[in-house]
Amino acid sequence: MLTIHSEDHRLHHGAAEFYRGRLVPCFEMPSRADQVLDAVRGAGLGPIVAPDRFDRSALTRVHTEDFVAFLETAWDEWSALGETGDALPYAWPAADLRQDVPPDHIDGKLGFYAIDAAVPITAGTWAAVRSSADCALTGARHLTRGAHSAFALCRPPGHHAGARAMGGFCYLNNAAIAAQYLRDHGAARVAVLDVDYHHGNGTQAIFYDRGDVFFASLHGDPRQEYPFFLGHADERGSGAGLGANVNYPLPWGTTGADYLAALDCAIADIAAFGPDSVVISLGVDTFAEDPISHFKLRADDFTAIGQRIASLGRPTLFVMEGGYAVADIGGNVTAVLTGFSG
Ligand code: SP5
Ligand code: ZN
Repeated sequence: MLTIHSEDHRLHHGAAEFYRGRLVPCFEMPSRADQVLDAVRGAGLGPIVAPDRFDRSALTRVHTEDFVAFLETAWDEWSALGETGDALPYAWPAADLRQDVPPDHIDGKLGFYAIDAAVPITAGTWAAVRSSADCALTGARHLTRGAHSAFALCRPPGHHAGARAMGGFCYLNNAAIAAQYLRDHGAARVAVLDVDYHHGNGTQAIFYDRGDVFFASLHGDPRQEYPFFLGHADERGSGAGLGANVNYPLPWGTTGADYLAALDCAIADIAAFGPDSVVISLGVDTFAEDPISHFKLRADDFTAIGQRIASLGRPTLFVMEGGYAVADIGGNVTAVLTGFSG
């Protein structure tokens, strides 16, 4: 299996995120990608290549023009204030406030385009974010050229990012951008399966009213887990997309056996949809030792996840999402990938 990786991920290293009333060191850090890369090499998974550079128009197929422009210029606008630390929002257009008038000031823009304060913008963030999307796009291109699988080692991750919103360590939605690329290059139907511990709210929202891209997610129940405000079982899609969205919210403490039973249901949903290709939002923060999560999966369970995905028999792009147990992230990711490859 081909792995796509860029050293540019290192240009994004946020200092802190807001959590329970204070700034805490970012869980999403460069060593995560380093560990995964080492494990890919160690497992002899296959060649590792740098991404191709894709046109900006591949990004605006799923994100709004104003949002991409915001990401491109946010650091310059922030540093023009004389600030030298990371940019973070402090005010949001939540209930009863207007969302139809984009603010001019960067302080307003940061909240307007964010769902939380876990998305620091640094001097190198845009370059890293753009490279991360390029990794996903390069993987998608590899599938359109006939490959059966690819692994986009994306960092930063993407599945919490919506059409015009960043959040949860995510800026551009790499999996959604790749799925759209596959649609634009020959695949009539694409399924996105999200196995990250957190609900892929951004991906769901991007494709919610579409029948051509199926979205299935297994995740911590939003009644008790981030992102809290999306990911319930009654979200089935709307309009042409009705029936093309399926959520499996699971309680804290979910074991490998319970997780794999739910995964079997999601796999059956996807098989019934009949996709031409499959995109996996591959988070391994379902791991028992993950520092920010509450599922109980073990290494063997990750192998089983890969085997079940392989049972779909479709060309498959794996896109790296979360996983914060840095010492174990590499082994858990390669367990999924080698489980898939057999
Ligand atoms: C891509 C991805 O996995 N994003 C996850 C975003 C989760 N953000 C909120 C988590 C806050 C966790 N802080 C926990 C500190 C525990 N000591
Ligand atoms: Zn996650």
